[in-house]
Amino acid sequence: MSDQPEILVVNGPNLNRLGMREPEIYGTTTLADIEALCQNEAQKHGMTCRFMQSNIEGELTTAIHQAIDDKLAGIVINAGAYTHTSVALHDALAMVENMPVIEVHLSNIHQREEFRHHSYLSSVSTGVILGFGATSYRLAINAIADHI
Ligand code: CA2
Repeated sequence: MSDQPEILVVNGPNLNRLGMREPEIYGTTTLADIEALCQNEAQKHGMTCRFMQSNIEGELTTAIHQAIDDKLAGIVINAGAYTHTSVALHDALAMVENMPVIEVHLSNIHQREEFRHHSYLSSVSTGVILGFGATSYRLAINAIADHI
C-alpha cells in the first residue's frame, strides 16, 4: 500500500455517457479523459486518486463512507443529477470530518434550468467549483492539495 495521501473522485449518474451527447453543454471530453486528468493532477501533487462512477445513489453513499473509514485526504464529488435531489448524499457528506469536500460541476448550473440551481451538497461541502468543464476537477484537486 502507498503512503501517499489518497483522494476520492466520485461521479454520479449519466456521467459515464460524457462525450456521447450534448457536447454544447458538456464538451467532448469523456469520463475516461477526466479520470486520466485526475490521476495526472493527483500525481503532480504526490497524491493518488480513487476514481469511481455509479448510476446508483447507494453506491455513491457507500463510496463516501469508505473514504471516511479509510481516512482519505479529500473528496471531489460530481453527483450529477443527485446533486439536486439527494438527502442521502447530503447526510453522507455531513459525516465527513477533517478532510476537504469539493463539489464540482462541468456546467454552470446557475445558468441552466431552475431545478438545477439548488444543490443538497453545497451546504456540506468545503467549496464548490463549477462551469469550467473538465478543468473543474483539476481545480478541485489543486484546492485539496493546497488544503492538506
Ligand atoms: O454540470 C455538471 O457537472 C452536472 O453535474 C452534470 C449532470 C447534471 O444533471 C447536473 O445538473 C450538472 C448530468 C451528467 C451527465 O449528463 C450527460 C448528458 C448528456 C450526455 C452525457 C452526459
